[in-house]
Amino acid sequence: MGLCIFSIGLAGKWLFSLTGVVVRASVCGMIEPTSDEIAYDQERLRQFVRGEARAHGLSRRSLLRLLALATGPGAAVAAAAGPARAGTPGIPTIVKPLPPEVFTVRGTNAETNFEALAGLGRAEPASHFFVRNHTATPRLDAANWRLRVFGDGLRSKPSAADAVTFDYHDLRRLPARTLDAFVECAGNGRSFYTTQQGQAVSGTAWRLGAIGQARWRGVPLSTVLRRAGITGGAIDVMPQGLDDEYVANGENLGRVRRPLPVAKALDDVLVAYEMNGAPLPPDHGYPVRLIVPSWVGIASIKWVGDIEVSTSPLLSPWNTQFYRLFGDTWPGGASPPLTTQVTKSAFELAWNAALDGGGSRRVRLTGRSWSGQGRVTKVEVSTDGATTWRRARLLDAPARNQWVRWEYDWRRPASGPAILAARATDETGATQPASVPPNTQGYLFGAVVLHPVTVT
Ligand SMILES: Nc1nc2c(c(=O)[nH]1)N[C@H]1C(S)=C(S)[C@@H](COP(=O)(O)O)O[C@H]1N2
Ligand SMILES: [Mo]
Repeated sequence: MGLCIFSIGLAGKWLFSLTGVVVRASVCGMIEPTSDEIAYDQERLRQFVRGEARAHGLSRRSLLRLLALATGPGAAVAAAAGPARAGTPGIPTIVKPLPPEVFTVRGTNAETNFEALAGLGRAEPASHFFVRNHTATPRLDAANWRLRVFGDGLRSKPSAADAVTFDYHDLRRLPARTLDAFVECAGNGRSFYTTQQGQAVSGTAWRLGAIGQARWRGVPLSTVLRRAGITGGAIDVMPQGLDDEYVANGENLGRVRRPLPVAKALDDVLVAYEMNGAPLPPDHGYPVRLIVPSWVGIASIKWVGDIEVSTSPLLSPWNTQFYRLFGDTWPGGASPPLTTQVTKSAFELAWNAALDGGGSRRVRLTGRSWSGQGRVTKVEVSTDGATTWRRARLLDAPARNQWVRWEYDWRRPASGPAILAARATDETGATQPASVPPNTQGYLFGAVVLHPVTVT
């Protein structure tokens, strides 16, 4: 039912697009999608309605529904889809240990507890890195693994059956690059739409721990695509995971996959096989995943098995019914597909942490801030519920695609409850606001988070 309603909302948006209204998510000031994705999206939608775009794997049912609706009057977005199907009880969906001090398990996913990052480096060990699985971590063998690249956007125009293939050793022999980058779920911070803004949203109720940063190593996707024979006519590149097909509300949406505009695919995307100097762990994409720096985590497809390169626009549920902003704030009811992550900050403290230090000279607070839109240049901290602010000290050099660690000395804290807050400013000048407009699936919560503590 939820998905049905999403489809209606989307069709409404498509109709709107056809009437020539330019859909810009930046109207709400929250995100700045790249012009590439906006342009491609408009083209995808026009071509889809003309029957030219290929939406293979969108279920027949939802396609028929979309097609029917695209010729009728647009309808408003109503409610949101339910959460992912939970893992089968007793069968772990995540392979690595999930000690409760480090992780909070949420369905098939594991959120990093921010207090567990205190004292750790800028790159976080895999033992602490959050996991977002639509189904379950597959156990793959690098020796049998192949990356198959196919599609009419390659010189030889191979079909999926006779794709250009790379094995693990082929990939390891190509010129490698190292990339320090965070991966963050678009839904990170989602629970605060409800707890701070009183809004109902669907999806995993993350606090701020659906982010992690590591040092990735692998081959630029541009190198792989050029070796595979990408042509100037290619416009969309769609990586697909080898994990199980994803079933939501009784509908099989197929394998996890999401198109990338070719401009991003050829820019800074990494086909990664190492995390922090070791082979990728199973939960983080072994043997090979994409890292799409600064974009919503869903773009960084894990366990990648094939990549389609297309001269016509590609669609998947992950750029149509998920990972757009749905709601009244957007013309036609939906934003373009999400690209860059917004600015956020988190204290390395438990929720309702007890801080030992009432009456002492100072309590040192630490945290991390990040932005997908540019380097974080300034962080401010409030110890009085976001009323007055003071500068925190940055412990890392601001860098693109990376978080910065910071510290703040809270002078003479009074005993009792207090509300902490941190807000970052990135190089675009954007500072975290006090609140953000809602969207039904609760993506991109970039507002200041009020963090309760008690000083004892
Ligand atoms: N194949 C596949 N890739 C995937 C996913 C998935 O479920 N399957 N989840 C995506 C989402 S929504 C996020 S936020 C990131 C999470 O990466 P991590 O689990 O390594 O932290 O992986 C992305 N890549
Ligand atoms: Mo995600």
